[in-house]
Amino acid sequence: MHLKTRKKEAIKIRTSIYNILKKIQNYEAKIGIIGLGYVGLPFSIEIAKAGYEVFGLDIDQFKIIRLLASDSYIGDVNWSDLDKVIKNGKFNPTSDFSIIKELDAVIICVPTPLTKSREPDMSYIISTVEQIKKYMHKGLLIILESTTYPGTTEELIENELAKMEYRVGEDYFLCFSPERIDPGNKQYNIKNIPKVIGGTTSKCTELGAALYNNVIDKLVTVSSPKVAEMSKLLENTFRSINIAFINEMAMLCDRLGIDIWETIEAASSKPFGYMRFTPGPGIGGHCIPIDPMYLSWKAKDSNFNSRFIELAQEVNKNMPSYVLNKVGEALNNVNKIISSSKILILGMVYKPDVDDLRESPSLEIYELLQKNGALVQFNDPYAKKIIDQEGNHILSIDLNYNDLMRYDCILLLTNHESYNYNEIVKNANLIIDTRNAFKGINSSKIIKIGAPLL
Ligand code: SAJ
Repeated sequence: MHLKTRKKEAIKIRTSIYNILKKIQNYEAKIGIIGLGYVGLPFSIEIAKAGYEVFGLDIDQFKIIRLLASDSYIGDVNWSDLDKVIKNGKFNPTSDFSIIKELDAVIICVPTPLTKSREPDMSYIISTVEQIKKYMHKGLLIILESTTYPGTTEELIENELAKMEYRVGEDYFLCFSPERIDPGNKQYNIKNIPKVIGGTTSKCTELGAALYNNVIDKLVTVSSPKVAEMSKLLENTFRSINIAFINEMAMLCDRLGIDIWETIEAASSKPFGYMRFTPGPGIGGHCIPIDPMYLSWKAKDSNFNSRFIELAQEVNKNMPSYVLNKVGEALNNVNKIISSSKILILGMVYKPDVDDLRESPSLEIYELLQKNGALVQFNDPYAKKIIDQEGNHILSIDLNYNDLMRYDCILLLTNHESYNYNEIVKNANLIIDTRNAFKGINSSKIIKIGAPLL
């Protein structure tokens, strides 16, 4: 290209970037969020509340219909917030992806689950990029939020758009910014959780940061999408490994006849150099059981064997079996056996006070008890029903504390705030506690995981 032409081209690009920056800074930019789930919907509301015109894109028409009626299907998104931005026209749910033609930015918040062979399932990102390609235009800012392995932003977005001769950092702008939502967390929310963002070029980072600075209280800019992608996996793999470690320590303490819960209390008194994790029946949710597998897959793909990650997954996956053994031991202790016992599970969702069954270890424990012949029922105020492995719809029973004595044992898997733990102890014959939920209540009825039978 001639020098003169190159100069003209450079001026054009600089002007375009300047114009986009101004539109973002003046809240005139039109923002699209693709994927209106537990990340995309709360984020859409937050961006609309900040003052932008937001188009919420989802392939699920049912979601769009519910949103247009101000009906939130995400626990952390309250009706009034949603209704306000729907009524004032700031939030526009639609399944018409052609709107991308008119957008200044698109933020991708689609699922990144695992395939049946426990490998990264990139199909949602790939199909979303195909939609973006259809309506791609110069000046578009694209930000990927879906948790994924390092290199995804470049491989599945930058390389795809390069085939259409779009130059990143000049014709369009590309960033990765991981979501850090902690469902049910009353203290931390989308706005006040610091957010990491990394652009493919410095201009990409500048434009992505300009948008997010108008929505999020604290931004942490990094040098590339890969660093941002890796930081998310580091956070969640760190969590998975530490949970696995404390689960293993619980099983060791059980064997040694030491109470892990008292031990954790003691260790937690150290004001530095120690971080508190607690044992449980296993790990659930959409992140911790899954994200580390993205990292171990990428490691293997780079001929690196990440033993920590695999071992942590193994230990955490084994917790339901450990809980089953503990139930068997506790029943034997009162001359009963699982196969002729009536057991009530309290808590089917994966963590307290959150209506989410995904990957919940309670589901596996329910199946294990059934397979061992027990008559099992469950109560969970956050899960009206479950679908078991045979496809049967099993309903949560109403919790009547006076009825608890009808069960040979009560198995506490999720320590919801709404449970009356004193009433449970008063009426139950035997309790297996996997969360130290009955802390402070002394009773020989209570058998904790990670502690010897009394
Ligand atoms: N768990 C334990 N022991 C612990 C902590 C957790 O057994 O000490 C279990 C929980 O019961 C649950 C699982 O691990 O089954 C995951 O717990 P979580 O608190 O990480 O729950 P998530 O996956 O809903 O939230 C996480 C975020 N949580 C926190 O940082 C506290 C964080 O890991 C991610 O930002 C977020 O998911 C995400 O979306 O990636």
